[in-house]
Parts: sequence; structure tokens; C-alpha cells
Amino acid sequence: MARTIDRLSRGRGRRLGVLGVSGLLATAIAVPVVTNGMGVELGGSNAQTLIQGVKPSAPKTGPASAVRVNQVGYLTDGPKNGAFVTKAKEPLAWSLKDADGKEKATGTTTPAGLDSSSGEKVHTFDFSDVTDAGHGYTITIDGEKSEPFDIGDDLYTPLRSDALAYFYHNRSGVEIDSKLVGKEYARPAGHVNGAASSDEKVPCQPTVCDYTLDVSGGWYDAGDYGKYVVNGGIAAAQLMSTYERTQNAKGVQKASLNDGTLRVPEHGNNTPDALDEARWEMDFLLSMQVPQGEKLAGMAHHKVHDSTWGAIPLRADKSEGKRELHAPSTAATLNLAATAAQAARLFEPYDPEFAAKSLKAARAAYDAAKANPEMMADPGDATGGGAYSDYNVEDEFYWATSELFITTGEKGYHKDVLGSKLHGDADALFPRGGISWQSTAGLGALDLATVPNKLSDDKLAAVRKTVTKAADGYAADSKKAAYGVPYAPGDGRYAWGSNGQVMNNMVVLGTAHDLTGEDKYRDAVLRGMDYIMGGNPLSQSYVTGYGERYSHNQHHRFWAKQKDAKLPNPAPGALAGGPNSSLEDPVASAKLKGCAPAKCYMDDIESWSTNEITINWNAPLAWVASYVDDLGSGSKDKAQA
Ligand code: 9MR
Repeated sequence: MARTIDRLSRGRGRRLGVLGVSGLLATAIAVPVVTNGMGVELGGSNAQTLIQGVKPSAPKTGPASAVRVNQVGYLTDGPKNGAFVTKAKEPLAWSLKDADGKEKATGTTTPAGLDSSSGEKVHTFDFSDVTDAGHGYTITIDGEKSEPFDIGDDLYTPLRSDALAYFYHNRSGVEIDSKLVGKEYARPAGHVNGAASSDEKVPCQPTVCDYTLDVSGGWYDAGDYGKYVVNGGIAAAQLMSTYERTQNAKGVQKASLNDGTLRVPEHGNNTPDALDEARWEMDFLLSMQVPQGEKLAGMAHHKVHDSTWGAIPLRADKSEGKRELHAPSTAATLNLAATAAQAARLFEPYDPEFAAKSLKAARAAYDAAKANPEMMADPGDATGGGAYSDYNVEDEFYWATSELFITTGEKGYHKDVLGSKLHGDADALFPRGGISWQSTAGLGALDLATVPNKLSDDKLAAVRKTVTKAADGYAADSKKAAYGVPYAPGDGRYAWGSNGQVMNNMVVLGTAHDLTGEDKYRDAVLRGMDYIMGGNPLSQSYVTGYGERYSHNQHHRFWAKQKDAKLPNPAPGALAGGPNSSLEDPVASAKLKGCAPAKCYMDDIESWSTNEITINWNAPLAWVASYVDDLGSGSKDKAQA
């Protein structure tokens, strides 16, 4: 990765490779003054070890090399694989060179035949035996040279921070502070201007209700300024789980997401920064609940957004669209129940009052959903915002009751967990295509498997088995794929947000690794990172600022430099939706007709169906970034349960 990475201390020893990455790595533990990398001091009294993000060099564009590698790099002790596009039938020689062009290792490729994801013939190559850390390595095959990459420990430390900073950047209802994000990304608060476009006193769509709610705050969903309880819910849950994992899994850096570690304004409040970020959304989700005294009290409104689509580009504070609350839905209500139940246990040590309020809201939401199990959002309600309609809420019920059971240990919730058709059914909990906003049961199963709870030993073992069974499937998919991606939807078609699906499969794999310590799960996560960071049929890194050829024109109304040179590109750490076989926007359908699944992507701001960014894709990215950072060197002897 040809750029500087700022790292401050992280309180853990590092293994330095023979090629010496020591110049980049600070070793001191106590850092009394924390800056944001632009020389600006951050944090309150508790600021301790702010994790810095990348300072990207300009993205490369133009024709890609036929040698495909992870453009960020490979963990010192992890697997190291790549692919080469060629019609050659016989194995070819590969040569690994260091930054000075000196040959460090050689080998031969393995012909892999036709790769169905790209429709191209490829060879694969494996240089896992090379464990010398360094920068600027390249692989040359048949006269073609790869993009440069690193070998080293902790390559994903900045991603842990950048993937989470995405959420602060996209906060609604508050000024985005240049001291935290730099001048380019600072902006005034959006949707709190007292006008019809304010979220402070929002009426319902006509005939839906006759009250108004203050639903300011929360995160904008994506390139649009809608805020959806379905989707906001899973994103908040996965952020909380990113933190929760650091408290429960073995071999993790427990303090890595604590107060003073991330770019949030709440430093010094003694609450882990990852929870501060999740709280910003939780307060919004709670505000979407129908108030006591109303007919549907306890239910949650499905969404709030403009009554018509806003133009692009458009900074949040300049948005003038009229905001409206849409009808409550069972799915939204269960998202609220699940996340508020999770928040109740996580905030208990930091803000017991908020924890109690959350638990009360979660119980009320769950009861309301049981009383109204079929209030489905209208799939046609998609003007000015997405529909997020979902006809099957069994999975949301399973997720919500799992969270309520974990938090309370109560018999009623226990009965509902065990009584669910989904319980114990790995294929139903973890569909081939992955967990998504439409398929949330896996979130409940993952938490039951990893967060201490009152399931009996045999039942806990059975839940864990569903996780490892699903992970076995994703790991097998990764092994079969020339590009190593742990994503093989049944119909072979990549979904809208396929990169989010890849990430969610990696969350399941990472959890299976946490539970068992088995290398195959860790390897599949790292192979997934290879795919996301440029080792794919387009040689495209899908995370802004990471790798050489990274996505930088994602669909976003403020990060819209492609439309207006005065505006910024997406901030580092933003994950593009990725290839979508269905080409659901005019630009993609005009330009990508007939594309092979993993090539149905373009880095164009107009291609919202392949190149949007959203909270529910960045949330699993944050989980995965935190997991892979914990791997350190990727050493196989990582201590496990
Ligand atoms: O991620 C959603 C995808 O699964 C759906 O197929 C698609 C069309 O309904 O909508 C996607 O979600 C978008 C939402 O509707 C509006 N905000 C942006 C979201 C990401 O593209």
C-alpha cells in the first residue's frame, strides 16, 4: 500500500519482519496528547490511544494488471494468494519482488479453468510461505506486474478506525466537526433547521397518524438522507457487536474501542467510543417508537424521509425536502426490540438509566410486535426513500427474542427462542447469500453463541454448531473460488450490496474462528479481505483510501466530488455496495449489459445500484476490520478457547 499510515500506540507488542516495517510503527504505550493526524488535538481527559486512519494517495485508474492481489497486503503469518487472468493451459512461473526489484521468492501458478464469477480463465498462485514483512512487494507473471502490496502485522489497524468513523461522518442532527474529520469533511448539522425539512417535529404521511415526533439524530442511511429503522437496526446491532466481541472473544485487544480510541466527539465520558457511536443511532431508533396512549403504542415507525427524492449533490444541511414519518411495521418494531435489548446490557455499566429505558422500550416493542405480527411495510412506498419492505418477519422475531433472552434470562423469551422454527436450523439462520436487513435471524444466533447467557450447555453447543456449520459452507465457497471470495449465492447472481453480503459471511466466519480457533475460518476471512481489497475480477479495492485502485465515486449526496469539484470524495473506509447482477440503475444497465456477476460494478456516482455506500454494509466492515486487526500477524498459534 503506497501511502503513509499513522499509527499511535496500541499497547501490544508487534513482531517486526526482517524487511523492517518498524519505521511506521510507534511503540510507546502512553500517549497523553492525541491528535487527529492533522496536528489537531483531540479528546478529553480520558483520551488514550486514538487509532488513526489512512492518509490515502490518489487512486489509480486505467487498465488493470492481469495479476490480481490484495492491494493492501497480506498478514505476515496469514495465507497469501492471488489470481492471474490468462488463457495459458500450463502452469506459469511467478516471481515475488521487493520494493527495490530484488527477487524474494518464486513459484508456479495453478491453472484453475474458467472462473464463473468473471467469465475469464484464470490461474491461481500461493506464496503463503513468504513471511518477510515489507512494503511495495509485487508479483510478476508472464511479463505482467501486480499492484504493489505489503506483507506485515496489523495491516488493518487503520481500517478498524476508518470503518467506524464512517458513522460519525454520517450523523444527522449534529455539526460534523473539522477537528475530528478535517476541514474537507466538516459540515453543519442536517435536518434540525426548524423547517419542514427538520426532523425535530415530523408529522406522519397523510392518514397515518395525527401526532408529530422528534426523530432528529441517528445516521443517514446511505447516499440519501432517509433514516430507516429496518437497516438502522442491523447497523446499530453490528456496531454494538463489534464492541461486544472485544469483551467476550479470546485473543482480542479488549480496550481497542474504548473511550478515546475513535473519532467521535464524546471523548472523556468514560463510555467506549464504539458504544457512543451506536448510542447516536439508538436514541434515534427509540424516538421512532409510537408513544404511549396511541393506538399502536410500542410499535416503531418504519422510516422517516423526504416526500420526494432530493437532488444530488446536496449537503445535508441544505436539504429542503419535506420529512414524513411512515406507518409503523412489525419488522421495524422488532429491529427496535432487538437493538434496545442489546443496548440495555451493554450500557448498563456506563449509563444504567439509559439501559433501563432501553430495556423497557425493547419489551414494549416485542409485545407490540406480537400483537401486530403482520404489519408489513408497503413495497410500493419508495418515493423519496427506499422501501425496505419485508414479508417474512420470523427472522426478526428470532433475533429480538434472542437479544431479550440474553439480556434478561427470562423464561418467556427462552421459550420463544426455542419455539422458533428457525432455532437450530443453520440454513435458515444463515442463508447462502448471507445475513441482511431481510434476513436477521443470524444476528440472534451469533449473539446466543458468543455472549454469555442462560442457555443450557447442550443448547449452547447446538447454537454454536449452527454457526460453524454455516461457516463451513462459506469457507468451502471461498476455497472453491479462484478469487477466494466467501460468497456464492445459490443462483450465482450477485445481490445489490454484494460486498455487504461478503462482509456478513466474513462475520460468521470470524465468529466461527473465535469459537473454535480453526484456521480454515480465519483463512476464509482473510481471503474475503483479498477480494474486497482488489484481489477480484475488476482489480478494484472497494474501500475508499485502501489499496491502489480504490472506489472513490460512490453514490453519496455530500461526498460527491464527481459532481462538484468543491465537494469531497468519500472519506477513507467507505465500502462500496459492489457488483450487482441485476443492474438496477440506468447508468449500470446501459453500460454493463451482459456482465459476469463479479464484474457488474462501476465506480460512478450515478450507479446507485452498484456503487452506493450505506450503514448496513459499513457496520459488518467495522466488525471484520476489528477482527482482522486483532489477528495481528495472523499467527496460527493464536490463543483460543
Ligand atoms: O440495500 C438495499 C437493497 O437490498 C435493495 O435491493 C434496494 C432496493 O430496494 O435498496 C437498498 O437499500 C437502499 C435503500 O432502499 C435506500 N437507501 C440506500 C440503500 C442502499 O442502496
